[in-house]
Amino acid sequence: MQPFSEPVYITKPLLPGKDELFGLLTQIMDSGQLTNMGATHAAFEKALEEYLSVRNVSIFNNGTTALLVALRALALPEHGEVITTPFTFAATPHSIVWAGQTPVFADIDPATLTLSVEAVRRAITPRTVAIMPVHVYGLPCDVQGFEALSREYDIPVIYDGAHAFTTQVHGRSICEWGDVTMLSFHATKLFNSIEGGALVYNDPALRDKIYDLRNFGIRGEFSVQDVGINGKMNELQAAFGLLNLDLVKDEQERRKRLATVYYEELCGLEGVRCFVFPDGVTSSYQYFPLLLDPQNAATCETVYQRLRAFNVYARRYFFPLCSEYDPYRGFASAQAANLPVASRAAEQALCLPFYGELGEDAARRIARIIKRELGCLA
Ligand code: T4K
Repeated sequence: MQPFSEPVYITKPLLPGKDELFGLLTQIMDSGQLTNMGATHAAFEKALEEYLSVRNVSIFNNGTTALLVALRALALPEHGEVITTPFTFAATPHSIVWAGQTPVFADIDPATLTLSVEAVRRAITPRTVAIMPVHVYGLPCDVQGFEALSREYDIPVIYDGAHAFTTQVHGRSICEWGDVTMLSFHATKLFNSIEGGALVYNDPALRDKIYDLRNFGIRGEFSVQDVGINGKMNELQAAFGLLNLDLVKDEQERRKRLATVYYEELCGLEGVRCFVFPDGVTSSYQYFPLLLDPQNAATCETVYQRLRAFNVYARRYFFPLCSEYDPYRGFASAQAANLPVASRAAEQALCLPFYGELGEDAARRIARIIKRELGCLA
């Protein structure tokens, strides 16, 4: 087998047509309004509410700022603890620290690799002010379990839904669960506005608070009512997002076909676990993760390295765990003994290249490189 002639990365951003983009860009430039909630911003926010069938969307310049604002908008008691997963991107615990709270890591559920409701229950103390689960790879958390826990302890739930754009559970947007859900529209996401993100929430009373916090706390020309931040999405980002929205369904269809190839080639092989979405859950098709059991002939690291030798850049999301990063490793909750399932997942998880333009032949070639490394092909 020959290496790929060009590097194959985990993703390629979805891009709007140049003519459509230049048309919208011309309108924006002619209007002279480049940012600060212009017409394209308003149109994009409304389009997202319709697309996701949700009531309230506030867009941001990126998902991390959106998370930070979500934590502030809920007016949590100061200097509290927010329970979260270590099996996530750095932005999740970092946003908690930037909001003046302390992350407490709890273990994950082996079936979905998302925060375990029972582990969170054990970690709740009088200092707990919120829970921040993550829909990792777009696999939904136990939203009903967290809803019950949230009611029982009267603690808000803020979902990091960076990977869960369009995910539905029993026909309802995943964003309907919890107090607030963050979506990321970064270039590496299924749906992008170059950089960008959004908060989705059920309570319309949050809209003004979020609006203020996103814009320095400014209310009118002469009044600043809150310690806000600059979280505004500009008009060019909004234009990109607005146009890309028309392309998401087709991209998901193409990713679905790639997923079928990966499933056919790899699932059921000894030591390989694929994730199948439970009945009633629609996938976002954000990532295609595998778990590779080190008891098998090849570890995750050897497969990762073998793919690189073939010019294929799969990614080990999320290795190492956030709890192993310098700012967190000293935390009591960060110790490996507290996080056995997450520690195992970090050793075993590999995300394969997954974007429509990749094509089914390339996906089959990638699968065959893995199979050969696993000793399944001569
Ligand atoms: N919560 C979770 C669970 C998240 O996963 C993230 C972001 C956040 C919160 C925060 O949301 P944002 O504030 O970002 O909206 C990437 C992304 O930068 C990051 O957004 C994402 N998660 C994370 C999982 O992945 P890297 O360091 O892996 O990206 P990078 O630059 O290595 O890109 C990966 C590959 O994608 C490249 O090898 C090539 C391709 N690529 C990338 C970019 C940026 C392109 O083809 N074009 C591009 O423009 O972090």
